[in-house]
Parts: sequence; C-alpha cells; structure tokens
Amino acid sequence: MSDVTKLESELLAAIGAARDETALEAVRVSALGKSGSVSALLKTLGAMTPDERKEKGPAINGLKDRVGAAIATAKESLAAAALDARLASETVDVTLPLREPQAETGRVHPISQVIDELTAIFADMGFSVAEGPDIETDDYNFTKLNFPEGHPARDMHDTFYFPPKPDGSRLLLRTHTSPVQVRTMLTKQPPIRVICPGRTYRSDSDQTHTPMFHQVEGLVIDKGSHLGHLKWILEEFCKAFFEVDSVKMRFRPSFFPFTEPSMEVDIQCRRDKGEIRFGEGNDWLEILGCGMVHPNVLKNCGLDPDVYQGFAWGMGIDRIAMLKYGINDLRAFFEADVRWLNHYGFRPLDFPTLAGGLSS
Ligand code: 2U9
Repeated sequence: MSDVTKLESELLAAIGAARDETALEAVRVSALGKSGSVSALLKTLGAMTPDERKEKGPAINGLKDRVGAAIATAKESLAAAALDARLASETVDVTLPLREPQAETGRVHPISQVIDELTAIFADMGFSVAEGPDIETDDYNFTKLNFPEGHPARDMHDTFYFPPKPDGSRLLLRTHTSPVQVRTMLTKQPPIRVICPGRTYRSDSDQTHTPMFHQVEGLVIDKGSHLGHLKWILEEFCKAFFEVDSVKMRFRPSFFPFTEPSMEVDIQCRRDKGEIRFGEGNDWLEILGCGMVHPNVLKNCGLDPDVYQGFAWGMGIDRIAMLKYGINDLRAFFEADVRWLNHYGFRPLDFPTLAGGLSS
C-alpha cells in the first residue's frame, strides 16, 4: 500500500470516527491545516522533477480532494444530527398556561392601594401631597399643635421618644402626620390645600392597634375657609372612596388641642352578617376627626388668625382599608404573607383613577 493510500484510509477512518463538529474540525486541521499531513504531502510536489510530479501529483491532489469532500459530507450530517438532538430536547408544550409578565406578578399592598386612591380623589379636588420625616421634634409634633405641657399624649407611655440630647430636647417618632402640615404652613404661603399620608407611631399594641400605623390628614388654609367647605370635601371624599352615589354623614362635637371647634364624623352604613355596606342602612360608623384649625396653631405656624382660617381632618388609613376591602385582622397588614397579598393585593398596572375606576 502506498503512503498516500495508507494516509487516505487513516484519515477517512478518523473522519468516520468523529462524534461531533469539534472532533471533525480537529481531523480537518490535522490533515488540511497549515501543518497538516495532506498539506505536507502537497508541499513535496515543489521539490520533485517534472516526471515525478506527473506521476505523484494526481494521487496527492486526489487525496486532498477526497479528504476535503469526506469532511464536508461528515460536517453536514453531524450538523443535521446536532439540530435533531436540539429539536428533540427543546420541545415546547403549547398547552401550558401563559406565564404572567414579570411586571404584573407582584401585588400592591392594600395600604399602598388606599393611599393611591386617596391621592387620586384629593388631587381631583386640587390638593397636593406633602411628606415629612418619621422622626420629629417635640416642638413640631406637640408644642406648635397647641398640646400643653403635661398633656397625656406627650406621656412616655404613649409616645416613642429617643434618648434626650445634651440640651434636654428629645426627638420622637411622630404620633400623627400633623407635623407635616406644620412644616407646610411654615414654608408655604396660603392658600394651602394639602393631604399628608404616612406612617405614624404610638406605643399601643393589641387586637385593634399596632405600634406603627398609617394616617392621612388634610389641611386647607385660606382667607374664607369655613365648615361648609370642610363638610363638602369630606362628603365628596366618602362618596368617591366607598364608591357610592350618596352617603349620609353625622358630625358630633369632640375635642382635639389643634382644632376648635372639633368634630368626629360618622358615616351611614348597614351591617349585614359581618359585612358593612356604605351609603345605605341605619347604622353609623366613625371614620374620621376634623375641625377648624385652632388660632394658636395658626399663630405658632406664622399665620395671622385674623386674616387666615383653615380646617383640617385626620383618619386612619389601615382602618378605612379594612372597612373598604373587608379585611378583619389588622395584623395581616404587617405579616408579609404572599398568599394573603395575592388575595387582598392589587394588580400593579391597574392604577386607581377617578375616570378609570378606583378599585375595579
Ligand atoms: C394642623 C392643624 C390641624 C388634624 C386632625 C384629626 C382631627 C383626627 C385622628 C383620626 C383617627 C387621628 O388616625 S387617628 O387616630 N385625627 O381626628 N386630625 S383634625 O388636624 C390638624 C393637623 C395639623 C397644623
């Protein structure tokens, strides 16, 4: 057997044995690459006499062509086999349910939803949203709001205080969002129309109280603001929030240091086997407190009470969220249970608007 024939049978065997395209490429390089065995034979042609070249040339060139053709054929069938294997392993079950797009898999917590709803309702009435720090000074949380020294709300048992500073002053976790309105009055000129939703803290923990809870307060300051405006705003709010056409409200006298007169507000409802319906029935449910801003508070915040007057109100967000969405355990709000959130949470792309519907 000549060298050429022997090399050809060795190379054809190696081509036949290559299991994938990488192995085949290695055989191609070893035969036809720059330093390959066939290339080495081709180089010997240059040093031959014309007669020798005439005799060996066709054999060596024939070897190169046949090896090249065998590699091309093997490459095609290996590529086809690789594709078949991929197609077999990457089957798609078209009967499987569609996966929800990632942006829609999360759920909006009912408290965030209610804050978005409140914001949409009051924004429609021309209110803006103001925010402030959770850690406040005694002055903004109590003194400027007309709480006298020694008022029970200032008690260590009710308020979370930080250790006193060397000058004796103490920071605290705000017990209501009212200091945000104080900050607004100190920095903005009337007319003022703001709502202040946010976290608030009181040292209280039982079935119906958590140490951290959420409030929304509202404030209007202008030259001619009066209780009629306040009643209209609260009535419009209740109708929009509880998504009913009409609602009866009852204003009862009350007392807060920061408002005079002060009132607590009940709305008409019907209690039906543990469920509450608004805008119908003969029962009453307390939902908020309100009043005309006390002249001392206006003065403390740099406004002349002979020129300006205003009204304010406050309500617990957690409580109105529970009432609207039929949630009966306050603690569930803070447990971060995804099963609960899947049930009571809201779809992230369904942002509440008055035109598009608040909760549907
Ligand atoms: C300024 C002036 C007046 C805010 C008000 C209430 C009445 C009220 C409670 C409701 C239930 C708090 O969540 S709750 O415990 N709030 O009844 N809040 S008037 O009055 C203000 C606020 C700021 C400068």
